[in-house]
Amino acid sequence: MKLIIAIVQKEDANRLQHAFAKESIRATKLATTGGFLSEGNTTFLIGIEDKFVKKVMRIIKGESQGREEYLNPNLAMTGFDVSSQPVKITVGGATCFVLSVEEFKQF
Ligand code: 2BA
Repeated sequence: MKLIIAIVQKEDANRLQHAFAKESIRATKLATTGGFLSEGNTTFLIGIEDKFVKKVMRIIKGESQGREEYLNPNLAMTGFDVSSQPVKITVGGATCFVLSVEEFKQF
């Protein structure tokens, strides 16, 4: 068994959640915050048999899209806006980690 941790943009989260439900893929949805932008994103925890990992990754890839954001570097690093040029960054699609699960139990 594997645990997939998938961090997606919140704009894609509901669509992804529905795609999981449609395929009977069990997932837990967490409201999270990116450490760099300090903006809300969504993290899914998906416990899944090894043979379905590729399918889950395909669904995540299909439902997540990258977006361009403009970041004020001073605001990000110091918390103060001392107006410098915004920097364009590309956020997401999805950031995924696949971990081996040592034990899975439900009581
Ligand atoms: P954030 O940490 O808010 O990062 C948002 C975007 O800012 C990143 O998009 C990337 O384009 C940029 N960025 C982040 N750290 C940077 C840095 N030190 N220097 C320059 N640019 C930087 P993504 O890479 O697509 O990441 C989207 C979100 O996924 C992240 O939001 C974070 O919540 C999560 N994430 C990404 N990599 C991770 C990792 N290695 N471990 C844990 N979470 C991660």
